[in-house]
Amino acid sequence: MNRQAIEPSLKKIILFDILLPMVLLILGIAMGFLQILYRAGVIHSRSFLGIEYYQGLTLHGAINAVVFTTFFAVAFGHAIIRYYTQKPLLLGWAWISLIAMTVGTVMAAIPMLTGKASVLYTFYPPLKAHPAFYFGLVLLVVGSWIAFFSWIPVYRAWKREHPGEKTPLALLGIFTTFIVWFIATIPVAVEIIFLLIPWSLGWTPTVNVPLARMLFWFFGHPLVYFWLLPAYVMYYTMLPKLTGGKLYSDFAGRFTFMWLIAFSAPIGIHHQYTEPAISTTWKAVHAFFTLLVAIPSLVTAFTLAASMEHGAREKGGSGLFGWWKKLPWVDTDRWMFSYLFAGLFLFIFGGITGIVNASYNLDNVVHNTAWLPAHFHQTVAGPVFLAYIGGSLLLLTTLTGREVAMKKLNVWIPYLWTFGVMVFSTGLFVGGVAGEPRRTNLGLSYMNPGSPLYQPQWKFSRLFGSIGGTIMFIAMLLFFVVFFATALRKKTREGALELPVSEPYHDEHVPALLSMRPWIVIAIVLLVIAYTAPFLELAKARYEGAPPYAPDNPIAQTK
Ligand code: HAS
Repeated sequence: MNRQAIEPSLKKIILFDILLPMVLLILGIAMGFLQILYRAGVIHSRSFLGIEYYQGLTLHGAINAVVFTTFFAVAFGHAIIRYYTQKPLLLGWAWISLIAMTVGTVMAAIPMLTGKASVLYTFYPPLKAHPAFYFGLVLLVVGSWIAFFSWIPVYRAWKREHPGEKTPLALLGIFTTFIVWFIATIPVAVEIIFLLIPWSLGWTPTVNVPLARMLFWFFGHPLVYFWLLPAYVMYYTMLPKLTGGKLYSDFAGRFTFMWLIAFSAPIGIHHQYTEPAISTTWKAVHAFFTLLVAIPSLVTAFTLAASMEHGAREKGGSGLFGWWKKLPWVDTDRWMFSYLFAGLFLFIFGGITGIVNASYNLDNVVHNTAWLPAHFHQTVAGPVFLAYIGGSLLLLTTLTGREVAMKKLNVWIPYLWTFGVMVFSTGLFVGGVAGEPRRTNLGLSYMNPGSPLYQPQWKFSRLFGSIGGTIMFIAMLLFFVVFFATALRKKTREGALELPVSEPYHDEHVPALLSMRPWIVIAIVLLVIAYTAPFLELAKARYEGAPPYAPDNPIAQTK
């Protein structure tokens, strides 16, 4: 497909959707580095530079995993819908979406920055945040819904004009992303609107903690696939083209997207294997569904490997392993390859450890330990993060007509980041198995020689964690230099929209994968099966409601 001129207004919206979270990401990344210092035992206090430990951890998780991802998914969605339908978007709604998301982010950021919402990105009660934090989250989500709903009429019009044609894979992937997001955000909206906002406003004295947690994880697991899906869109539709070849199987891509619609959500209880309010039977059902949700990622692994092999052989690669040499590892013109490939490499380990977590009894060993951040830095900070920062740079260059600055440096950044994540995660995996807790200010306790809780045997894992984390921090500093230098340099041509598009090698015709509707129905049926009994169990359980707490005080707040 060609370079397409797009409406200046849409260009502004997409660029704002990318630049705002990129600026916030500087703070999010700095807060990650602060975590390293606390956990390595370099800082032995509750706060540093006026930022309290849990406040910094909340900013790190909320900016990197919630704000950056949601803004990017919407920006990328606008670009994909515009590019593949070649139809103008509903710009009024796109502006409303942008304004709602921006206002929501600012509303949530103020209490986080002033220490009134140190509740981490999971905002579990009984930790209580200022009401503005919850209202801000609602606006951020509603803004993303508005963008999604505004794409539906554009897609319908495209369908009418292209009767009998397959929906382009990228379009299907973006709709899958937002269907998963819409399903996921309904339970968390119920949690925030009916439980957390009235409680934080003081209208209800206590909150039902197990119910809030179940509603959160009803949202929290599909959330990770909402993060992953835009990266999968890039893998399936851009990576094969970047290697010089074709997507090995169109069927594999469609199957992956549809399967993720069906199985992303009925699995949230795998985050709650230790939850006393839920019976073993339903935990086992969620464990079973979780293993089913790994299938499309395994399919993706083989399909992408075959696609890369095809591309490399087209470029003259030969032999059983010799073709690897023909991949564009450090090709400055096809720099996006390095972002996508490095993420795939990390995902091999993120995927394997995910399957460990999913295995009900193994999870008891690693739950709430440092193992978990190791797992999610190889998933959300692996394929997702690398695809998103690479995707942001790609949209920036194409829409503004600027060349990437410092091309040679740029192409190495993902490998440096990946090396950092591997070292960091190795430390955290080892520490996790040895019982090192997550979400804990180790500098104050276990890594403080002056504390009776001191655990010198965790020094190895801390050393690896700190070295790896520092490498990640340096990689991101370099990325910011490249990104903002690109944004500030002179343009070399008129800005337009141009994306790498892969043709299919096998273009299979599978009627079951042509429409999203049956898969949405399957998703709803599975959700009813997976959640009806657990909610009834919670309704029957008699737990006392909890008053609000702050992270720095074991005594409940009285007002
Ligand atoms: Fe997870 C916890 C299970 C995938 C993110 N996960 C988390 C948390 C996060 C997260 C953020 O069952 C922590 C939440 C919190 O704060 O408490 N996860 C899984 C499983 C998968 C999985 C089974 N997770 C993800 C993805 C995430 C993510 C994706 C973000 C985007 N996870 C769990 C469980 C927990 C959990 C439990 C709770 C544990 C607890 O105790 O709290 C699967 O979907 C993974 C399937 C993936 C694969 C890998 C396929 C490999 C590919 C790469 C191929 C490479 C190629 C290159 C071709 C099977 C596609 C070749 C190159 C060469 C050099 C050879």
